[in-house]
Amino acid sequence: MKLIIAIVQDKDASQLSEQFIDANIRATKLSTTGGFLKAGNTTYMIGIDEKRVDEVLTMVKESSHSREEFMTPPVNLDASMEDTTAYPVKVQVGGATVFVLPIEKFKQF
Ligand code: 2BA
Repeated sequence: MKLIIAIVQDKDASQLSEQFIDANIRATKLSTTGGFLKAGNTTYMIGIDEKRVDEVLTMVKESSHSREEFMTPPVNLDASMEDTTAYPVKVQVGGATVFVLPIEKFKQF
């Protein structure tokens, strides 16, 4: 058995949740926040038989889309004080970030 942790964009999450239900894949959905953009994203924890890992990865890959987001860096308060304006910068947010971990024990009481 493996634990898949998949971080996806909120915009892609509802379709992915539906696919998991249709395919009888059990998942826990967490509302999370990206450390860099400090924007909401969605993290799934999926405990799954090793034989179905690739199936899950394909689903995550196909429903996740890369998008451009804008972030405004903190205002520059350097000593010169010539230009303290912060301009938005473009950030490419990937489709999905996925970790596959071994599970030592799986129990349901
Ligand atoms: P965030 O941390 O909010 O990052 C959003 C996007 O900002 C990233 O997209 C990346 O393109 C960019 N970014 C992140 N850190 C950066 C930095 N130090 N300098 C420049 N650009 C940076 P993704 O790489 O597709 O990541 C999307 C989300 O997946 C991340 O949201 C975070 O929540 C999660 N994530 C990505 N890599 C991770 C990792 N190694 N461990 C845990 N979570 C991760």
